[in-house]
Amino acid sequence: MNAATETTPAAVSETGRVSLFDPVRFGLIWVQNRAVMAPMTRNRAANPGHVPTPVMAEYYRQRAGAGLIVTEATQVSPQGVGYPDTPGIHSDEQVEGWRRVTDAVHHAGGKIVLQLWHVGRISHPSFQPGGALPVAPSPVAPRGQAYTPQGSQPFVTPRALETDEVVSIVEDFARGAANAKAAGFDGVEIHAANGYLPDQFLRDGTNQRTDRYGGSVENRAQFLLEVTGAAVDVWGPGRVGVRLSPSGTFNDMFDSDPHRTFGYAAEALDELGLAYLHVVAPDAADARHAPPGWRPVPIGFFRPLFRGSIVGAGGFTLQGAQAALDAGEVDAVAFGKPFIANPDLVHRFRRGAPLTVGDSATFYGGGEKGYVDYPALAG
Ligand code: 8OZ
Repeated sequence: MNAATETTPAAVSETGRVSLFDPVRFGLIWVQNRAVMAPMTRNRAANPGHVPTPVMAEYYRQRAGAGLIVTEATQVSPQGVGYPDTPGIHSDEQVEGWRRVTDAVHHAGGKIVLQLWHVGRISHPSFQPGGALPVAPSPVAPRGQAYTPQGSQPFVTPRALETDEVVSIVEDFARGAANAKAAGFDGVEIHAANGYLPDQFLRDGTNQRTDRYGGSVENRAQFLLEVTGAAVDVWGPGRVGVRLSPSGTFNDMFDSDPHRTFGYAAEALDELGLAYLHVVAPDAADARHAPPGWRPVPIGFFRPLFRGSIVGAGGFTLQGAQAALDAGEVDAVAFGKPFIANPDLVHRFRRGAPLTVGDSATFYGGGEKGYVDYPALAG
């Protein structure tokens, strides 16, 4: 598996402060520690049908030591697909596949929420039913390439959604939330980060609409609030979280006033009484791809605006996570890449054990290699 090792210092000792290893609750979801497994696309669903497989159940089961697992992004409709072999939550077969995953994680003592997804303009006609154009708030093409089964192809200019079509996509999210409940999840997370559909509505670089979903920040946040409201109608607010990436430039995203846009969104989400807000920190790649006028929004910006739990994400180390907890900026921290090659990541953190570095050649797609063959520490 071509895995090297690196060393982490001993786990942080408990001295009366909040530790990464302390339990916490996200709304009504009680979890055993504050290390969340971040949502990560791994492109291993079965096709045709975009169905979660038994190997995916094994992958998530191995990682049940996380306080909370957030699944890989999962499309709510065939229109929401933008990458090869990502799983869905719109068919009975998919619900059955996910049921195996939740049973495996729960049997191993873990908690797991499903991340609900629609990629909007980040799709490509080769993924769309009938080869149609991808849909988006406005006909603004992202710069860059789509990852299609035929290889990388330039993004196309998406078709702007009619107002009544927006309403039907909210219904797709509602169905996804209901299906997630039927599949036995502990809750759902709305993927409103990283330049996908809710983020495309939220930010003014991608939303030029003149109907009730565009213009003012209140209108731009409307789609996110309706989608989140649909999930809350199914689950109650205590089992719904939302992920935001206010500083993200991935997928060619930009907002002219991110503090105002995301500040408003966080306050409006707070009024719903959600379980948690999951915030991606600015990183070096965002800065590298930043257009003129880019202003990073730190995770701590959200603390005064949102009363539920805050989960920080984005390249955290154990030490960085504990520092963010100590500073009171977050209640929990999500780890992505470290969970790929260290299924027992929390145990390794506790022990101060070395971490395995994952092989990036097997991150996206493939079989069991680089997916379920990373061993846990012996003993
Ligand atoms: C990497 C590759 C494909 C999808 C995201 C769902 O950025 C993704 C994603 C990441 O949130």
